[in-house]
Amino acid sequence: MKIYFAGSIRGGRRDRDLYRRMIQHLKRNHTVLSEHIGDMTLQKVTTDEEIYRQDTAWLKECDMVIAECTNPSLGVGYELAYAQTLGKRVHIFYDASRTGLSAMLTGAGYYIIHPYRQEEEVYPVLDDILRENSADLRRISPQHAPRVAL
Ligand code: 6K6
Repeated sequence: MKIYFAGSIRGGRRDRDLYRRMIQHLKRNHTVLSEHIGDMTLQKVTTDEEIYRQDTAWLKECDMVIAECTNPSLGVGYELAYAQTLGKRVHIFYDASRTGLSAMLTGAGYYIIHPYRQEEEVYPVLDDILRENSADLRRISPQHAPRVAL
């Protein structure tokens, strides 16, 4: 499965190690298109226009978006709304002991929201999400459709 991971960059980098750990966990069995969110040394594009073009292309390509939203970020908010217009499944994580989530996200009734209080709670939830979405993809992918003799 191709996952787009969203996390704050210019909004503030205090949670970058958390992003990196979440991305490493996802990468054990899946592709993370936006791996650089946890490690900016992996970033290859140079201009803001190129960043926008690449990130919106990846949002179109991905099977699912996972966003860590504890640190507010205008760019992440934009990506979440963009993913909604594309009809992508979007999971939002945030540490409820450190922040509240914008009413524009909780009130939209679109996003699947996972408040947590300890980082350890995040990984089993990620595993559940990945298991469910992989099963969904297998159900709808033609290569996995049952062969019917005509
Ligand atoms: C290199 C040097 C400075 O910045 C860079 C590269 N910047 C970015 N590269 C890739 N994606 C970015 C970059 N800046 C923002 N984004 C996208 O917006 C990411 O996918 C994040 O999920 C989100 C972060 O937005 P801000 O507003 O916190 O920067």
